[in-house]
Amino acid sequence: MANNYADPRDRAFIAEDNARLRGDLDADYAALGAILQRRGVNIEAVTANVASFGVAIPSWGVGTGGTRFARFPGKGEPRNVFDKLEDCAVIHGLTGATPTVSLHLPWDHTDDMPALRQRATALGLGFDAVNSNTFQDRPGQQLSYKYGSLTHTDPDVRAQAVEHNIDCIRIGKLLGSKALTVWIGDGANFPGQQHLTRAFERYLESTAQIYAALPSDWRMLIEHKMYEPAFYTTVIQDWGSSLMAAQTLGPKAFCLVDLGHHAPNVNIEMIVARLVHARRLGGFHFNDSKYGDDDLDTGCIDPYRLFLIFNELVDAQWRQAPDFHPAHMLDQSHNVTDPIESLMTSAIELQRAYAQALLVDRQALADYQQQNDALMAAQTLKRAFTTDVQPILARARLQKGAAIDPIGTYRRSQYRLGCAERRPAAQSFGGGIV
Ligand code: RM4
Ligand code: MN
Ligand code: MN
Repeated sequence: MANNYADPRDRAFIAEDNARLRGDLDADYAALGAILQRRGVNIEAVTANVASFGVAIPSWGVGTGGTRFARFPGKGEPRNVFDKLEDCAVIHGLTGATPTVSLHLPWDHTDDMPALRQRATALGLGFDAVNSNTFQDRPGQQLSYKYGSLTHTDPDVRAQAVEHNIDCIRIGKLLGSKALTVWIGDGANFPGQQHLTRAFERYLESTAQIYAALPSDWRMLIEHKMYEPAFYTTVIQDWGSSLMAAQTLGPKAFCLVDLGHHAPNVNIEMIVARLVHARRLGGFHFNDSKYGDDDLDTGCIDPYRLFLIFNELVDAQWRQAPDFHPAHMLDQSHNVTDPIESLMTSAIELQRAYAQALLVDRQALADYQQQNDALMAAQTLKRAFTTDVQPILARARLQKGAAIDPIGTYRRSQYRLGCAERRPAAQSFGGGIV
């Protein structure tokens, strides 16, 4: 780190910044504690729950993204997976909310995976699910994925895609991952282009081979997406196809819900409830969207929807739903913001939704539902959602030695400027336009 820049992971630097804000926070926390006490809620219990919440950072999220039209690189972008880890450590150091990283292969390829694991451990990070990539061709690849991968009509292409996924498991084992996330771009742009049933059957056949290579303590997370890059239909289009696949494959296969992968206005919390019921909710890729996009910052458009999803999750926790241990991951692309700032904000938005969902008076809600009191049932949710839980989030961070004001502390450190000096612009960077 260049001398004139502070290291935002430095505990002493964070503590110094926290000292300025501590008095106000204590006052706000005490005031909120009194309000919650009147509602029969113990603020310390909520804070402890929030403090234990973690979400994985997508390695591809710390670089600047782009659109089909252009990518405008940011300053000091990470040049390789080791740089990405440094940025992830900054996010975790300041928020205390992102203890793991989710890698994307081959974007994050390095010849020395054990060294990568060592570096992560030194930075206090672990690895969440590994993501395979058969939606683009890599240089020198033998067969093309232009017309599909795991569902391709050519068995040799399918075999190549299966092999890549099995390789991802091998690499994930070196890193200490416990899950493989499979998202394919396979689908069709025209009616008639693809035999809808046969393509799905080929998917099941290919994924069965991947499934067979899973270690016993691993999970396979199947991600659906309504469209893009295929614009007429995708093979794993919706949670129905995803659930059928998971149930066909076996008990280690689960459904992953990427919030942005649905049509506008789809009731995602209902999907979550159904997957919890089916015992197949594997995890999330959190983000937000307005139209057909799938990569905006979590909670930036519709925080109430995010809250309603967390309401289902807390409810499932509360009634101890079986096989319920969803993985939390972010999946965003940052085109106009500093990715570190966006990812910190998003992790905090998740904690906010979680804290608000913890405030729901579940017994009162159950009673109103039983009595068909629609208005009061809705109000019960709204009351939790409209509570300003900011002091709880800040207090949870403070307890961990993280920052009361992560963005403010980050900006004061000038980390990005230091990166711009240390990381001259790279020629190519995996996962630029996502
Ligand atoms: C896809 C999907 C996958 C992600 C890629 C980059 O839309 O969300 O999870 O790995 O984008
Ligand atoms: Mn995703
Ligand atoms: Mn996506």
